Amino acid sequence: MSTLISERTSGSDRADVAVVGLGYIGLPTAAILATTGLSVVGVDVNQGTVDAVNNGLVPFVEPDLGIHVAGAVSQGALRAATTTPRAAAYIVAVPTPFMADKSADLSYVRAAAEGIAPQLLGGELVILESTSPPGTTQRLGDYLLELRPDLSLDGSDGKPVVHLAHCPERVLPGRIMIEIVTNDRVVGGLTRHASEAARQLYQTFCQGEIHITDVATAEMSKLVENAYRDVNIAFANELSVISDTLNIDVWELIRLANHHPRVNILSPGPGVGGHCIAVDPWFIVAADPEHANLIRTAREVNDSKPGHVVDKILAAIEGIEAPVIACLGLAFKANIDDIRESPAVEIVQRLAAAATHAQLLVATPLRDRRNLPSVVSGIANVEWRETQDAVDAAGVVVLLVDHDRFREIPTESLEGKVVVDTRGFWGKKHV
Ligand code: SAJ
Repeated sequence: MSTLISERTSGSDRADVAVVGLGYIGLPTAAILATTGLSVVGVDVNQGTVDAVNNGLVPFVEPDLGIHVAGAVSQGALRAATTTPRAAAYIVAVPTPFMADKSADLSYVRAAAEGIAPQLLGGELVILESTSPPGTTQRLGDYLLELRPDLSLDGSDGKPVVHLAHCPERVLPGRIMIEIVTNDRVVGGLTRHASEAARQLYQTFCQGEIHITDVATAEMSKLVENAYRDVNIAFANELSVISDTLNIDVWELIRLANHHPRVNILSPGPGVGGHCIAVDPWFIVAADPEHANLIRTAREVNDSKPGHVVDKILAAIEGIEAPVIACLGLAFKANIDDIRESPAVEIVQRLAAAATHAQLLVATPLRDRRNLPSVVSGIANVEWRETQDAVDAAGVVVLLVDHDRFREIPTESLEGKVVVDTRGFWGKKHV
């Protein structure tokens, strides 16, 4: 346990850490901190999430998270609440989505500050983990001081200090419980003391190196990592469109090019989804629109990919009176159930609207019929089906997500059907 935390909490009823936001990052962070022996309170506005966690359950799919949450709750190290408690350290892991103009919506960060501010006594550590545009950590500090002018962020005016730092999460959905421990972390504190306190806290569970820098560089490092990946995926996606024009198998093309010792092209897909890579590069564009040309173009290339897939499917059903289309998967990537910014969802929605004479049978192996997301469940020509039922009933099979469970589909059951394989899942024969 860090000195910072043990000094503060000994003899008090304060939690060691309060994690604000129990989503895909907050809940794993709360659970892993609790397993180190710290007392942790997870805070979320959603009563259903709070109830689930207090019952040792996880309200979404993430390998190995369930066992950590169940263990931490049963040992009394983790509990959840809808209100922010007193704590020695706060970790803010709330969404930072973008608005219509692609700038960041900081209303959840503001709401987190409103929950934390009344609990502060001075001496606490507040860490912003949410992916944020440059300047957001300072904004969080400004919000806190607006609400608590009796406090300070650096102690220069003699008031009690709240130590503020940014430490972006970098874990990969589907591998969160591994990467949260093994990945290096970047920490940028507003002061040296804040950086050191944040380092101490992460050292309780992080086996990777903890790199200290200034706040703006920490904020940008996270955005740059995701923009780098976005640009590389855009290259692969652009190749797949060009390959369609040239009637080339893009998977074979990339496999061959990747034999070069200094070439490593990523995989094309139906588009780029998720709450990170499809969002974060826009924060860089917003920060310097004049110069962020490659980054903007990559976003546009990836955003245009679902439309290309829809056009391909529409061409495949041209002339068919009542086409039945199996759409396999809705998640933004394999083996998770997260549909945020998912290109698969966009494709189903656009296809259903463009082909009202078609029936779309959606298979989501990680969700059941009652759990079909509302973004598609209300569409008249869309219905949920078991995977094999959908394939058997359809003339056109569209593979949108490469879930392992789809490996159970016998390839013989695809014979005679038009297959649109957006992930290279079944290889050359079925592209
Ligand atoms: N994708 C492709 N082709 C590829 C790789 C990915 O089309 O070759 C697509 C996926 O299908 C998905 C999207 O890109 O729709 C993003 O998937 P991902 O696996 O690349 O990344 P995320 O969004 O799950 O997680 C990323 C990670 N960032 C990087 O790898 C640089 C993760 O480490 C971050 O913590 C996470 O964003 C985040 O929270 O910011």
